[in-house]
Amino acid sequence: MAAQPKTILLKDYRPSAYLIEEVALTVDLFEDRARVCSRLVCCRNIQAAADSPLVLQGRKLVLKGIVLDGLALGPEQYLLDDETLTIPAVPERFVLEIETELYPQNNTSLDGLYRSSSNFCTQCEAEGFRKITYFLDRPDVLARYEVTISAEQERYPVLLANGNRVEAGELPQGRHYARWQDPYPKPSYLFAMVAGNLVKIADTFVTRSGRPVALEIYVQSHNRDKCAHAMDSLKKAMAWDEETFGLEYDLDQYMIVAVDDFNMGAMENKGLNVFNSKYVLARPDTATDGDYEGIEAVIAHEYFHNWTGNRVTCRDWFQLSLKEGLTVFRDQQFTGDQISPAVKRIHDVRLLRNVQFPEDNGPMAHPVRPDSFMEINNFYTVTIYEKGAEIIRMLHTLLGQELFRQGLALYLTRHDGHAATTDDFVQAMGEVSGRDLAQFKRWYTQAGTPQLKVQGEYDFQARTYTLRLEQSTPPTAGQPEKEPLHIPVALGLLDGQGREMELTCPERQGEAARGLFELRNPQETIRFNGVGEKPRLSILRNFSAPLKVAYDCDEEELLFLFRYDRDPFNRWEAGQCLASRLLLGLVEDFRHNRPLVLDQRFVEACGRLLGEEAMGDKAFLALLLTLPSEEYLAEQMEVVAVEAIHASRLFARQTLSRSLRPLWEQVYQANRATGPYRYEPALAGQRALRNLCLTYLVTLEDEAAVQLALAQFAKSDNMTDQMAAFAALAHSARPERHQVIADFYQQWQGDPLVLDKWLAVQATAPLPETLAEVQALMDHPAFQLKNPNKVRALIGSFAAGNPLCFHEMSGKGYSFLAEQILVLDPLNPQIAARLAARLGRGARYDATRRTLMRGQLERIVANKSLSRDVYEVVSKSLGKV
Ligand code: B3K
Ligand code: ZN
Repeated sequence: MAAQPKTILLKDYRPSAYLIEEVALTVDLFEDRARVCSRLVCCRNIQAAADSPLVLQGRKLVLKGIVLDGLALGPEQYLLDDETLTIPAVPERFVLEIETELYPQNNTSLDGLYRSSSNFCTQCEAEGFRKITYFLDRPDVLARYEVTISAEQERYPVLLANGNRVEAGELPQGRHYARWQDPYPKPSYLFAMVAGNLVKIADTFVTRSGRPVALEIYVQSHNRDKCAHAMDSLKKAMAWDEETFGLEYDLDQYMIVAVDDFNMGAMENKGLNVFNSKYVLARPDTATDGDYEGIEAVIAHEYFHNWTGNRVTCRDWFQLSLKEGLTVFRDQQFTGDQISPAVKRIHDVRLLRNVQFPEDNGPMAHPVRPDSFMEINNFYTVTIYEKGAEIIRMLHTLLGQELFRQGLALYLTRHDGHAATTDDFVQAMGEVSGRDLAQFKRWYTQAGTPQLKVQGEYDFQARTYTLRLEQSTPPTAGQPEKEPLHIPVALGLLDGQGREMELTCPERQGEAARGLFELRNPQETIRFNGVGEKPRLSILRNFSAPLKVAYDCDEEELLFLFRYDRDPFNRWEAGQCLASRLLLGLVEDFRHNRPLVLDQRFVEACGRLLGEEAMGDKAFLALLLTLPSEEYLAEQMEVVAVEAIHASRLFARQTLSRSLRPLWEQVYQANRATGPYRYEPALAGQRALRNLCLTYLVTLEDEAAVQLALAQFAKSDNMTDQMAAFAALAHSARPERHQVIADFYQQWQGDPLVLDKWLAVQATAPLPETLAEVQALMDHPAFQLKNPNKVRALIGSFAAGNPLCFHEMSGKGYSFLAEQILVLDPLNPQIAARLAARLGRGARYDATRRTLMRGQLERIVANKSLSRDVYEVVSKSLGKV
């Protein structure tokens, strides 16, 4: 980093002085370089002054020539620096031709044009296009593209770009070319091209207006047999969006290319999605139920972007959640409809709490619509995505499905083919519903997780129940004071038999009828009349707002809700609340050397659930019986007690295992598969429950349980079951763990995605030798530092999924991570910066750990050539910005 990177501010946004109407791009690919010629038809924006210079962005390019309206420009006619190409004077309309050279084979950042498994591919969001050619690389400049790619025919038989293929042919010297046209104007971040030796899996989807769409998935030939589920998911997503939102696909062709080296999950380039192979490839013996669900969700997510993101895009990157929050919400609803809305909701809330809440409570906390950043790639966060989706969900809850659908339609029609803002989206929702959403918009601008304090009081004489609700949002960096939010609170009251009580509230009749109350003030009181007995309160049903509830009820009430609540989310929530309370009590006992005892009432409640196992949704039951994560428990402590949290949770799991042993065994046997593996929600639920039983049994690490797991490990016909047995054994201290680790590798050494699981399981083992094992694995042939999936599997899982070892008191875990960040930063700054965020949580820990983490941050920041990405994360973590 030459100088301290600049901070970009939302308030500095200005429309572009020039626009690009048409782009003709010629990309010639060679083994040692690529030549890019672009021909841009440009015009001055009507708002811009006649003497505005033309400033194009470009990074790491070798400029070979510029021609303006047919005349070559000499070096005195333009200005060039590391980031920009400026032409001080241009006419109102002009044609600009630029030739550049670049070196994709050296591009390890996986941003721009790069190579993966000897193919060429691109990643342009957010600012990768400027690494391909000089351009107005900003999302509010939309242009029509024609792209011609040429390459050696034998090495790269497949040449793809956005839109429709209009021409192809042979060239001298064994080369060939293909020309593509995309009829839809798009911002540069949606540009994509691929050249490679790939096989095509093809299918067709007929839209509801009767147009056939060619669906094509491109993979390396050895993966041909792993694409059926992805194709099936794509068709489901297309049908779902037509049915749910009336949205149809708009091109004749939809292509997906799977690549092994990819920084994120996938990318929604117009008509040509590029995917991390993790989110395409699946076969029963190599992918778990979780992988199948993930593939379905990511395929749907990228497909849904075609409307929410591509047809209507973002004005600037501060609006990122406009497309991401909305599209995540859409994919969540889709998955909920495929599996079960309650199970999906629980998965999403777990992610929000385990990852987003800590982010919102740390040095990188930012609003869903941030007002500043240094490096936009650092803002593809759980806050933009998941909290962003929660904001959309709240609008959906407030408006209801029908009005929400109308609002979305209005937003899409009004802004079709243009770039928009989050305000535009809320505006459309306000218009269709006639609601004033001005206060609601604070959800976009205030960072931090709000808290809702709840108190309930029953007056036996007056037969009234009075709720006192008090909201507050903690201060975050740059935002010391917070304003009250507009919060939808879904709630219900239950009688002693667990029946829903009628809500009578004369002052708020409409809200009572919906069971949905809208808070706008810091404090509100809601009084219910005609309440015949002391009710049990079920508050924030279905997690109707992304906040922390502080409701001081007793354990009996939680046990009651855990058993009877009609809202499945809150039933699960009551169990989690109760378990958290008990576990945090054990943490205190552990720290004071008091004997640990798990509340018998909770054990009995779990036993009852297991006894009724045959009756309910098994995936849901497995969630009811899973204790809150160490991460979530940590989040609830003032100062995180790393070892005590781990020990208490382990003790609780062992106690449940021991006390209910015959039940775990019985349910395990009763849920044996009756046929070959199929990915189907009911069967996946059955496997989840059965594997939960196995995991509980193995926590005791006795001979019988270990034999059960070894048998399952050896005999499973599918990765879900094999993986559950593998993880349970590899995380135990039993000597057999070494054998299964070796056997698993032996069996799967040819499959990189399965090896990611192998690495991640070892990195997350809560054992004293884990760090040494992880360090040894860095030199194993299964690991490659240049491949983000490997880095996430080994280093990422260790730092984010193994609190006991990562936060080990000596600080060895921290210094290992810092070392890797420094090695990775020059190779792939985006991945390095993600890892760096793990070192920024020191404030939540004791003085020793805080100092150790800070020491590692200082060690990193002392490096003079840091990327903008890592610099931003580390300097913010050190409180220097
Ligand atoms: N929009 C892409 C993410 C791009 C990442 C840029 N660093 C994937 C998605 O959200 O669909
Ligand atoms: Zn997205």
